[in-house]
Amino acid sequence: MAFNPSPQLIAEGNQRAIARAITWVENQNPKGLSLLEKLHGQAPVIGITGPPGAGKSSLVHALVLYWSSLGLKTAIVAVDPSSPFNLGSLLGDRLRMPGLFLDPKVYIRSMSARGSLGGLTASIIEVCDILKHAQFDRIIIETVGVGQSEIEIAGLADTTLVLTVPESGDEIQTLKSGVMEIADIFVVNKSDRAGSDTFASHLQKLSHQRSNIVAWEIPVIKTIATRNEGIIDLSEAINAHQKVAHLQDRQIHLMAEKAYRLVQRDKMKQHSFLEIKERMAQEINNEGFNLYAFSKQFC
Ligand SMILES: Nc1nc2c(ncn2[C@@H]2O[C@H](COP(=O)(O)OP(=O)(O)OP(=O)(O)O)[C@@H](O)[C@H]2O)c(=O)[nH]1
Ligand SMILES: [Mg+2]
Repeated sequence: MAFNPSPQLIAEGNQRAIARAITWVENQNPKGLSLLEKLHGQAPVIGITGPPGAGKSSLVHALVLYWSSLGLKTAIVAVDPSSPFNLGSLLGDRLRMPGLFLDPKVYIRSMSARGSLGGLTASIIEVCDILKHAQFDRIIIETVGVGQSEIEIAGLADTTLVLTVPESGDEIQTLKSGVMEIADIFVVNKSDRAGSDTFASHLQKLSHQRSNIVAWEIPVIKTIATRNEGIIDLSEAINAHQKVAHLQDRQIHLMAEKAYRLVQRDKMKQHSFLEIKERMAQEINNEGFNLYAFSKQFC
């Protein structure tokens, strides 16, 4: 008989059940959707994006080891939106994150674009919900680059970290456009390099300007991932942002955004985002609210 990843097994943290459920949703197996409708669970989803080589994996490694030392379980979803085969980057991560692959409190899964980006984005939403049901305390989505697709993926997190390095000085114009809107926390990694103070204070000014529009001043955290420096500050900034992330308006917006991606992926009838958001506002507080059951009504 085929192995059935029941909600019970997933909730117990059964690795085989988690892996099978993720494969179902990645392949858009209809069994995946009926499973998703039975799942519950809450955990902050933290998106990390930034240019290639900025130190995203190194930072994730340091952060997750710190959380692990506090007894927290973390799942990491490493996403490469550009490549159908990200074996190279996964192998690299195995070398860069040796401690994590052996830690029983840590789960790592990599995902890549098999078809459309829309499909990948929707699959990531589903994978995160499986991991929430599996009782992880934190979920990290790491995406490479700062292109439009990464912005879309990282923007689906409850808290989005935009990683920069002091040399990104020239790219500050770029930061002003797309990334500024999704960043909840700026990280200046490789702060052991020259110019990090100037760069960090420049970012701080930008974020101060934005705080007039949004009720959260983006903190700028300096880190040296390879030396575990700034990690506790970063963890505290994430915790502080989580309190803001639960504000009702923001939550409605994010959940409506997710439902929209799911509806869009399934190429069902045309519905506007606004219509979905209005319905989300009406239903989000209903007892037993479930994102997948909610989305089904638009299909
Ligand atoms: N000097 C210095 N080097 C760092 C720091 N953090 C990471 N590195 C180095 O930068 C290089 C890239 O680090 P990764 O963690 O692989 O960066 P990434 O952003 O995950 O890279 P991709 O996944 O390929 O985009 C590695 O050689 C790290 O050792 C830091 O704070 N200071
Ligand atoms: Mg990486």
